[in-house]
Amino acid sequence: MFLRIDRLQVALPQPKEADPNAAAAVQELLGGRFGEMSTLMNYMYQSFNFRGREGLRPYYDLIANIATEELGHIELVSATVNLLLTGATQPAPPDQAPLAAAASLRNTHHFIATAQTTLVGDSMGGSWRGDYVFSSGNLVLDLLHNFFLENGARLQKIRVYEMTRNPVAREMIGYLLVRGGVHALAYAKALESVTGVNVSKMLPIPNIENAKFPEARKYESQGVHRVLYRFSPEDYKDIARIWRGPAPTGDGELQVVDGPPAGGPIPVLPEVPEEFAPGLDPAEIAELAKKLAAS
Ligand code: MN3
Repeated sequence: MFLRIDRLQVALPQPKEADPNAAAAVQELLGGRFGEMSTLMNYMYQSFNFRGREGLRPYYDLIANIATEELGHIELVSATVNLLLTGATQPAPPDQAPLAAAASLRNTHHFIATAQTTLVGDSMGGSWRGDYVFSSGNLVLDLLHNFFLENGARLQKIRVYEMTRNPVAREMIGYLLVRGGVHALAYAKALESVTGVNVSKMLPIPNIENAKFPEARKYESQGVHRVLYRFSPEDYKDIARIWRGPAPTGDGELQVVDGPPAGGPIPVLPEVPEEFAPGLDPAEIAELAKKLAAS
C-alpha cells in the first residue's frame, strides 16, 4: 500500500507567463512511451508480479522502491505542465471567445478536455498505453529492460530540454535527469551483481554528462546523484545491498537515504472561469466553507 505526502519532490519556480506549446512538448515526458507514466507502471507491475522474492529480496526492494519514487515523478511533470498552462487564457463571457487563442496552439485537448491541465498522454496527443509495460517475469530481462527504459527516457528528456528555454520545464528536467541517472545506475549495478557484466560502462547514454545541464549540475552539487531515497517507513531496506560503493562521478560514496527528499510545495492552480473550472462562484465557495465548518 502507499502513504502520500502532499509535496513535490523538488520546488519548481513560478513561471512569469504561460507557455502552452512548451507544455505540449513536456507531455512526452509524462505520457510518452519513455515518460514517467511508463517508468512508474513498468516498475510497479514488475514489483506486483515478482516471483521468488524471498531469495532475491534486494532486487525486489530495488524495483518496488524506485516505482514509488516514480509516483512522485508523474506528480512533478504534471505540476510542470499545469504551471506552463497557467494564464494561457483570460476570463471573459463565452460570446467573446475567451479560448480563441487555444485554437492555434499545439494541443487543443489541454483546453477542451482538461481545463488547462495535464493529459495522460504524449506530446502528439496520443494516450499513454498499458502495452508500454514490460513485465516478463525473467529478472535479468526485466532489469535489462529497465536499464534501456531509463536511458531512452534520458535521451528524450534531453531532446525536450533542447526544445525549450522555459525555466520551469528546465528545472524539472534537470532534476529528473539526475534522478533518472540514479535509476539507470541502480539497474546497471543490479545487472552487474547478477551477471558479472560491467553494464555501467555504457553510461551515460547519450554520451553527455548531466553536469553539462546547469539545472542538473545544481542538484549534483547537492549530492542528489549519489542518493537513493528509501520511500518507506520500514521496508525496502535491502536496496542498500545494491546501491553502495563509489559514485562513478568520483566525488563520494553512493548512499541510501531513509525517507523522501524535503521537496517543495505543490503549486496552487488558480480558478479558470472561462473553462468553468472549478465552476463555483465566490459566494458559493464561501457558503460551502460555512456549511462544512458547521457540521
Ligand atoms: Mn523517473
